[in-house]
Amino acid sequence: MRDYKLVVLGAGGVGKSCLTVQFVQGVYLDTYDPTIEDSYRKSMEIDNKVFDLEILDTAGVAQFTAMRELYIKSGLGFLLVYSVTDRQSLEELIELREQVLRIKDSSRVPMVLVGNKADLEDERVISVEEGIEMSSKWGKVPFYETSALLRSNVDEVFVDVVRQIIRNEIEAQGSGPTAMGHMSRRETGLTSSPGPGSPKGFQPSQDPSNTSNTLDNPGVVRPLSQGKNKKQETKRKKRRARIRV
Ligand SMILES: Nc1nc2c(ncn2[C@@H]2O[C@H](COP(=O)(O)OP(=O)(O)O)[C@@H](O)[C@H]2O)c(=O)[nH]1
Ligand SMILES: [Mg+2]
Repeated sequence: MRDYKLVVLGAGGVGKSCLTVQFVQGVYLDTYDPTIEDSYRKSMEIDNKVFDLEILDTAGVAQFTAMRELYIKSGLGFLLVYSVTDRQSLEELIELREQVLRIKDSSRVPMVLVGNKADLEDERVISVEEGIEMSSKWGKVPFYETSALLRSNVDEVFVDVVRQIIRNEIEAQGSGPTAMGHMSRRETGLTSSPGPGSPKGFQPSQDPSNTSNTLDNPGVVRPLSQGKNKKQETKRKKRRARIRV
């Protein structure tokens, strides 16, 4: 069994620790020391195989440090997190992603773009469309909106990155990037969407009640389905309608 090192990156206060702790321990910590940088372990079954995940919850991304270079080097997959309530946090991801690609020296690094705090509809300043736009600019990096608070799309973002890592490994073992072409998705055990470089149009979920859908369709934008009230649900419907056009 292999260790899969995942790194959670993003500006301070976007919810990296809340997402990580929610994923690993299934609890929502409202107050978490913003200076703590810690790693967590979790075993997880994906497609009937158990994976040992080591997740590094980073802190203080303002400066480039030798330490950061090290953990980016050792990381296999990356969660790039912004908050939908903080425009600056999305802008900071541009430089962070470039850093990751530079250090990994590859344009095919397993990663997901994560817009957290999607439950805060009234404080939202970044629309779903802007998230999609960023993801498209990045070569269709899978994009999710999450809520650590509601535990919405939390497992999905981590599973998506792991699936991308597995897919890269299979391709590396085969005869290059076309190796997957000889195998059906069933044979590879992979049912996730193509990663960066294999563009697939974003489709908002047609059936918000079908949450299992997400795992088989990373790259799919998943606005939150746990409507707290009717107003939010109406807003979401409008948003979905807009995306569909
Ligand atoms: N409403 C809401 N608040 C969140 C969410 N995730 C994090 N927060 C809040 O944002 C604060 C900062 O989160 P934290 O995980 O410490 O951010 P980090 O600096 O990126 O690790 C937390 O104390 C929470 O109050 C979320 O999904 N929804
Ligand atoms: Mg933190």
